[in-house]
Amino acid sequence: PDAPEHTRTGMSPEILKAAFIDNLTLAVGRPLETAVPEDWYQAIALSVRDRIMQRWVRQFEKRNAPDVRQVAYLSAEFLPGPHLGNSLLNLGITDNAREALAGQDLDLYIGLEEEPGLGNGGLGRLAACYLDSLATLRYPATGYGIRYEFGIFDQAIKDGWQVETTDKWLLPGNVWEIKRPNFAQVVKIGGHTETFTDQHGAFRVRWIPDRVVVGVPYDTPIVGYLSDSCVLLRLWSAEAAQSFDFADFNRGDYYGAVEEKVFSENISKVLYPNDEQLEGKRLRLEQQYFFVACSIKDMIRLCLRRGSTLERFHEMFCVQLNDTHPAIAVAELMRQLVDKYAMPWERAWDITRRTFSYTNHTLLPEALEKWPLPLFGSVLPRHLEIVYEINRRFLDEVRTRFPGDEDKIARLSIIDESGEKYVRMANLAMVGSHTVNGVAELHSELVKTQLFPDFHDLDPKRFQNVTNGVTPRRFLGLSNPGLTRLIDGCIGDSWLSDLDRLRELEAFAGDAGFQQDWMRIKLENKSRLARIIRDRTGVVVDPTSLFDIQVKRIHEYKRQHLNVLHIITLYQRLKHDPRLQITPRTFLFGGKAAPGYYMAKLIIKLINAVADTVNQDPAVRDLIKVVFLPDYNVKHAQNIYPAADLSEQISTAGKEASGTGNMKLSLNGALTIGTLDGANVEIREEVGAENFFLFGLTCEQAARLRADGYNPGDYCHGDPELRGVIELIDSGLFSHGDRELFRPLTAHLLERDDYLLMADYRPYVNCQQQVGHAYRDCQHWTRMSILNVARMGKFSSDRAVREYAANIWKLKPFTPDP
Ligand code: 26Y
Repeated sequence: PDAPEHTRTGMSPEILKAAFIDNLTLAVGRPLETAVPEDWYQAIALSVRDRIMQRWVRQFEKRNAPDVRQVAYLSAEFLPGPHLGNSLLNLGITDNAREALAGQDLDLYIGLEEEPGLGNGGLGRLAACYLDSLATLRYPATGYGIRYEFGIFDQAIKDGWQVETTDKWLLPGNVWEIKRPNFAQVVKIGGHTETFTDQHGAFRVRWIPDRVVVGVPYDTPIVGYLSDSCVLLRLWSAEAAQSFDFADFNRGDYYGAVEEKVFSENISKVLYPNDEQLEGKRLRLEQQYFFVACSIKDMIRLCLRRGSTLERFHEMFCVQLNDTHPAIAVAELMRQLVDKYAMPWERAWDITRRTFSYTNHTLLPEALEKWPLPLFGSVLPRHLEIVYEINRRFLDEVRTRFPGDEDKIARLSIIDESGEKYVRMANLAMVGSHTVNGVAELHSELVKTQLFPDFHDLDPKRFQNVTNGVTPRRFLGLSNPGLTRLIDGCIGDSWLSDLDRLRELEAFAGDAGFQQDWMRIKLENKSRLARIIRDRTGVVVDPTSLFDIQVKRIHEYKRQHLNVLHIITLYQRLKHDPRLQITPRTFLFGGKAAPGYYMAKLIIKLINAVADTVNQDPAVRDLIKVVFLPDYNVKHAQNIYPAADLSEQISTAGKEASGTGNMKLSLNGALTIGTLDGANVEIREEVGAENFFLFGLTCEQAARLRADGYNPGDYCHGDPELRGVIELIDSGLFSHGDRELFRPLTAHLLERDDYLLMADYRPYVNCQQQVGHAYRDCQHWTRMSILNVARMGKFSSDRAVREYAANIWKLKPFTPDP
């Protein structure tokens, strides 16, 4: 009765085998006998893509039905990680593919994929997790972003320092994307505006640009987990406008015309590698506007194609702004509606306000985007006028509610006029959105009280929280197959799309046999990571030691150097007492520093310097090993999380908006040592205080300490062990006698210490001692590890996406096919 399976869509091992060979010969163009692993990767990836495409095309009608509202997730960054392994998992055909390859190593092929590093860290990875959940939960969604030719740089370590090289993810080609030149958009940049009277006698404005570029979309369909649903990742690439006829202007100037091409393509050339540190670069503003303009025009096109009028734009699309990077979308939608489609301002504003919502990801003042007014005006002259008009109307409203409070008005204004004038993108996003949300409970409170208190006074209902989540598919199902099988065997496999069911593991937390299996798998994962560490760094580490892991971008507020102070403390103790017994530990660091962030680069150098000294000092008796694993990215993260015993989440309270690595590590059975910051607070609530190593100042205590006049030197002088650690660094022991190398770092700690390391040092070191002690009780530790995993249900990105859909987007999922 069943129709025979088609080679391009069937899922059985036999059909997959036929598909791989078909693609190897007919698409890759390689005879079986001479095919190299890269060819096999291509063939398998193409076969998987076919199966995703089938789902995509099948869903097409549903997506474009007149009553379907969809979310557009606007993000300057997406960090999806390698696609092949995840897509096989989501399609449910990993085992079949393995069988189809009879004897060949599927994991080898999966490991060959270059990942699209189109983001810096947490914010871009969050966007990718949300696409996975949107697809899995069958929500109609599109992720809009930039197809950077060069993503985040590759990191190498030379002589202990970070060295950046360009990322070349597109070099081997990218089978997952499809170029759609027929949906290209033209984007204007620069120039000036003019007013005119239209044929109805209405006063209108037009924008005469001095440059146009073309945005060409590249589509990557993202398939949901065991679902017939896909979402689209649509990334825009900048090309020169062929038709902006240079022949008219530069007749005969062929070279000049080609130069113009180079200039245009610059816009999507490279991802800015800064996170949380603003650089007011013209090209970055152009990037932001470029992808936003393309995306808004694409939505308008889709809206009109579906036979709707733009009056109903907000019923067809809701737009989530992933931080302020796409906030110019507020002004762009207004421009389109008012200038191009001649809609009255009030009507256009109403639609705009109903369309947008904004997620804030940071409280750090240096990360809040603001553009110098002259720069903004020269790139986007018409948008500046529109921003002024939005602001004028908004501030008039404020004045009626708070007459005479000019200070308040100055704080609320989209234009910062306190000195040199700026456009404040967060204020634009706030004014143009119906909802704003933070990314963890604590963070969302701070958004109300610290960041936008005046907006909160104005309209408290607009503020929400959606605590971040991570996809359990990639970060447990794919990356930790051992633990996945153990859990499956215990509670069935439905937990992967219903993470709350992990709670059923609680019943096994005290079961000796289950604990044994749990420990065995952790040890296997650690042995695997130990091999990777040896191969990539030459350092030999003991898989039975406590794996103490801090992986994330390098930043002073994340306090990798506090971790280092602890390592040096242990080192110092071992030197003083040659027979001291401590729990053997492997300290593992991974993370990139922004290329221009001097202090972060010095922290990397310090980690490597301490590693060099400690790893080869016989006095340490191999009790501690320190490793900096270069080029931390999604692919490496997937090997690291499953091997972690201890997760370092030690930011200064009030600084880390949420963190998501904290969730991934705990989901893989690591215990957390952490401050009450970001989502740590909620992780601790969920797993129970007794299964979490808490230390340090709360954010209220930190604020009070600063207000009362913080003197870091006092902590240092009052604590001989801490003083010894700082002196050891300054002695040149870790720098071949160079006493100046780390001085900027130690001097900062003693004199300013913006992130309160000195105050948190003693509580941290003491807490670490408890960790070391607890690790010796294997059974108890394992029990805590099991309970951590069992109680991670809340931190699934499925839960987070459902909250966005229900509370912010008002979105309904598709009904499944019969
Ligand atoms: C303005 C520009 C310099 C900039 C570029 C990238 C500013 C910020 C960023 C990236 C920020 C980021 O990744 N933030 C992280 O977002 C995660 C997801 O919400 C949070 O978990 C994490 O705490 C936060 O630091």
